[in-house]
Amino acid sequence: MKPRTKQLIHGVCPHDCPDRCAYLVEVDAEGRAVRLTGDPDHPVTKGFLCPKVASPRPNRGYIARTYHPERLLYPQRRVGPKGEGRFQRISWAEALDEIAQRLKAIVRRYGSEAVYPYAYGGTLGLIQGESMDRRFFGRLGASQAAHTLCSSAGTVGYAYSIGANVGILPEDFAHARLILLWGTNTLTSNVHLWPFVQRARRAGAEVIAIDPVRTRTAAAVDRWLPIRPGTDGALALAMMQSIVTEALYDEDYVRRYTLGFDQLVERLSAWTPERVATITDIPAKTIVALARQYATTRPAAIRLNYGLQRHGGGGMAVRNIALLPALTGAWRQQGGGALLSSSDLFPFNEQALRRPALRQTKGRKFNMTRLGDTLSQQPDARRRALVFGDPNPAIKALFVYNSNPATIAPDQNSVIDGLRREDLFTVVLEHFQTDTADYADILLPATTQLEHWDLLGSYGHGFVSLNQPAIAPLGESKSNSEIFRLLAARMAFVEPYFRDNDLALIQQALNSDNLHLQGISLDRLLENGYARLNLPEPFLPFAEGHFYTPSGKCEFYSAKMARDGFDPLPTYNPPREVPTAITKTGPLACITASPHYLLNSTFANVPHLLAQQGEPTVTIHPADAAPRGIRDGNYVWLHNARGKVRAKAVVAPEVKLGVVSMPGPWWRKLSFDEQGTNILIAQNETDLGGGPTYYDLAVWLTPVEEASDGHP
Ligand SMILES: Nc1nc2c(c(=O)[nH]1)N[C@H]1C(S)=C(S)[C@@H](COP(=O)(O)OP(=O)(O)OC[C@H]3O[C@@H](n4cnc5c(=O)[nH]c(N)nc54)[C@H](O)[C@@H]3O)O[C@H]1N2
Ligand SMILES: Nc1nc2c(c(=O)[nH]1)N[C@H]1C(S)=C(S)[C@@H](COP(=O)(O)OP(=O)(O)OC[C@H]3O[C@@H](n4cnc5c(=O)[nH]c(N)nc54)[C@H](O)[C@@H]3O)O[C@H]1N2
Ligand code: SF4
Ligand SMILES: [Mo]
Repeated sequence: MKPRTKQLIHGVCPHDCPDRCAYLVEVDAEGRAVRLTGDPDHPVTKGFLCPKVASPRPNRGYIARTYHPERLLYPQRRVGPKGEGRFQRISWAEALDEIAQRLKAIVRRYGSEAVYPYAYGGTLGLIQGESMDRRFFGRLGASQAAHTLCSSAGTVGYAYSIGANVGILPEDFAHARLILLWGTNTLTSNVHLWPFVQRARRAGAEVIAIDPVRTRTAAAVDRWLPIRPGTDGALALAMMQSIVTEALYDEDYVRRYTLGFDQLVERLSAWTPERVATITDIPAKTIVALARQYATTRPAAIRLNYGLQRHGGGGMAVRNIALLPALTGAWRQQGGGALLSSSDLFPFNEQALRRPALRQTKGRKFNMTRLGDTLSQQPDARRRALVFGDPNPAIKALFVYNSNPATIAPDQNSVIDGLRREDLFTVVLEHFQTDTADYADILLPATTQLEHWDLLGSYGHGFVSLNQPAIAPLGESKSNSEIFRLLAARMAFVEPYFRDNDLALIQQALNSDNLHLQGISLDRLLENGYARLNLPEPFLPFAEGHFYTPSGKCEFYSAKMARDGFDPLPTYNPPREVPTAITKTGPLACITASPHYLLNSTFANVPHLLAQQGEPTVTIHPADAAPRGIRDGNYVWLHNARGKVRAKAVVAPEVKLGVVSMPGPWWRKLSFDEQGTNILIAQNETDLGGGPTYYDLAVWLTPVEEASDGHP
């Protein structure tokens, strides 16, 4: 190897996180990454990274994860029974030949739709997440996946009101004088918004967290407003009712830039604060005061996020909240408006990247939320999982990459039943032997962000970022794009697109006529690592209307919703399982949100982060704990009809009465009894968007020593 001196390489965090931090990787003379720190010049990263990724030293964060002694370094073939996790090293040639041979046989016998790719948020990179892989499965004619796992309820709900995933930028929160952090745990899952929130506070802003859990964010802001889970849609309706009744709306904005105000007013008459108080557990007086404060404080910003939409009525809840800034004209001022996601600001050339034209037929699509049903042998179960197409044939080949469904998908037991099927050929591309990898027939080693090229947008700010490889791939690992390139060759796919290298793919993605991307070239990104989209400064997306809806207005009344078979006006869709009453020993609502030191199930095997996260806990209110005989530090069962999991009780008034909180997905094999949280969660869809209902569940809690196997 050529001798090298110390180098600093520009990179970007690939994780499923709105912050999309720009970082600098220090590589030593031996070609090893030794430090990874936030880019001090990036206006949102501001030189710091979260504790999961920050690597001030080699044994921390993303560097510790990359050089983890358990990194997968060569292809392997399963030798023991599925799930046992015993594998034998094979060569890349053997692995690719075997995959191609099995795929060809399956396609010949059952048709190409018997093949199903399951990929999600391991990396949000366009190259490693939606380029060569999409071309490969499109050309093959495989079943498609509806990417519902996280945000689809909110995305669809927001779109009916606003038209697209566009909102105010994080920098502008500094100008707000009232900030509602609504269903979001900023300090855990969007920490780079925090400096702007703090700037606003120093200038006199009040910050209110609306959350059933007193998260570290709710504890750090001015006011915590506990709400019954899954009822935010009703709260927004009552706020609108109050604002209209007290004539606090912006008449001029409403007249010019909204649609359906009269119908809205009629609809709102039923949603009085008194009625909504019984639904949300927030006193009517508090609702009225909040509505007044929201309508009369300028600028007022809402950071709504995905926590509140993981409920039966989550889509409508987001739709309703998204209407508030139009009612009060908050969009007019810098620092006023709302942010759910900024992802639609990025007009990457997806057609060029994915080549959808390679697909010969419409085929079929399954909802990723229902992986258990998708992998079922029963056509009726598969039918439940279908978005469109035919339930036959059954899935015979499963490709998993950028995801760990055995841990993160709802109804874990049914997922495991599917993965265990002897007649299912499973290929997993991974960094580690995850819970899912244990069920692979062929396990392939993938590169990390330190080892491959990528291009990324963001769903929490307005910067495009380029990731340059900082180090050579470890062992025999290969990037996802390279693996699909090699597989395409093995399958004799001769189209020239299958030979595009990663830099060509990046150029194709950037090749867009859209103004937002003008002047943002690969060369420019190579220089600096990131570039701000061409957006006006300040960016006031809807100060003068120009919504992305069919009417170009903010739609209180949505004709499109009516056509899609939904109520065209804002309404309240209740949660599916959250109990409506608080009882002494009955079921409790359970929230399984983002853990602070893990990112979904990623980092679960990094010892120092797992140690900081601690063992699986469940936080329960003292008044709920006492009648159930649960004391602080006890082990308890959380159980329902789907199964039971164990956790250590934290008895504290850090949750609303009637609610328990358990940090989200943990590796099964690192959980008590190897039973993960998602055993408790049903394969239910949200009202809009077909999303999962991760936080909409009822559980019974019993001290471990007294538990019986069934639920009461
Ligand atoms: N540290 C860390 N960061 C992460 C992640 C992680 O796992 N760990 N995950 C990443 C991913 S993939 C995503 S999508 C984002 C998610 O980040 P967010 O969008 O912020 O969502 P969550 O953390 O799921 O939930 C946010 C808050 O919503 C609350 N909540 C739950 N139900 C309700 C409700 O009905 N109403 C209201 N008002 N609040 C409710 C929860 O208690 C939680 O505090 O974070 C990303 N960042
Ligand atoms: N109970 C409960 N369940 C949840 C959630 C919750 O809050 N509570 N959160 C939900 C949410 S918001 C989301 S987004 C989903 C996330 O679910 P997933 O998208 O499955 O995310 P992770 O669990 O982080 O797993 C990602 C996997 O991708 C791998 N990976 C990363 N980069 C690469 C790469 O370049 N190549 C390959 N081949 N692999 C790579 C990582 O090693 C990791 O094992 O989970 C959902 N599940
Ligand atoms: S996970 Fe989020 S906060 Fe942490 S470094 Fe990555 S983008 Fe930044
Ligand atoms: Mo997510």
